[in-house]
Amino acid sequence: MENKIAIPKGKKVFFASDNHLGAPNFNESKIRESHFLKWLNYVDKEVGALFLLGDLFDFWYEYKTVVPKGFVRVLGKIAEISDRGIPVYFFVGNHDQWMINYFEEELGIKVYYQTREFQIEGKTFFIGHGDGLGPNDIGYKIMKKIFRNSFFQTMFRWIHPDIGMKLGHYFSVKNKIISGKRNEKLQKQENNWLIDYAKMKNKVKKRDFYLFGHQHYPCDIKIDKESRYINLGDWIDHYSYAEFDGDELKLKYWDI
Ligand SMILES: [Mn+2]
Repeated sequence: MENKIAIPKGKKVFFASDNHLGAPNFNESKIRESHFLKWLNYVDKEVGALFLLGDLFDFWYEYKTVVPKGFVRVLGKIAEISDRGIPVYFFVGNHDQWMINYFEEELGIKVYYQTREFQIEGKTFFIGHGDGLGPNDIGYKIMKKIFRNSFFQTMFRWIHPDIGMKLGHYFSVKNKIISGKRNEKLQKQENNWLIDYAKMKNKVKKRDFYLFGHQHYPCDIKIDKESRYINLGDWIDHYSYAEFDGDELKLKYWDI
C-alpha cells in the first residue's frame, strides 16, 4: 500500500511522536502540552503535511458518546491545520490504540493502525508507531491482542468513564502494562529490535527512510547505502521531531 504526497513549494513535512499527554499528572502534562502547542504554531506557516506517530495521549479511550476530558488546545490546533486542507496522518500507538473514528470524523485526519509506506516528493518513507514489530516482545504482543479484542473492548466500554479512564491511567502510568518497561539498552544500536526490523524490511524492498516513535530515544542512522532509520524520540525528555523539505530529512530538537 502506498500513498503519494506532493508538497507545495516552500512547504515541509513534519513528524513528531510520543507526547504522552496526561502523564504523569495534570500539571506536568499541561507544561509539555504547551511546548507542543508552541511547536505546532511554529510549524504552522511551513507545514505541507503533518505526521503524528502515536502515543499522543498516555491513555485514550473512545466511548460511543463521551470524549475524555483535556487536551482541547492540541486537538483544536490539529483540527485547524486539517481544516486548512493540510493532510494530517496519525499512527495510533500502544497508548492510544483505542481510537475508533473520532479523530477521522471530528478532526478530519487519517488514522492508521499499521505501518504504511508513503511516497513524498520521490522519496519512500516507511512509517509506523513501532510497537510490536519484529520478532521480539512476545508478552507485549499477547497483551495487545487482549486489548484489541472486541469483547474486551465492549466490556471496558460498559464501565463508567470516570472509573474506566482512571483504570486506564493507572495501567498506563503506574503499571506499565500498556507501555512495557523502558529499556535503556535501546539507546545502543546493537540489539535494537526496531532497527533490526527496519534492516529486515529494507532487504526485501529498499526505501529511503524508516520512521518510528515508540522507543523514546531520538536516533538517525544509516542502515544501508541509501536508507536511514529515524526514531523521532519523544516530547517528554527530548522534544525531538523530524522535518523533510522535499529533499532532505533532518532530525531536530525543539528548544523549550
Ligand atoms: Mn510512547
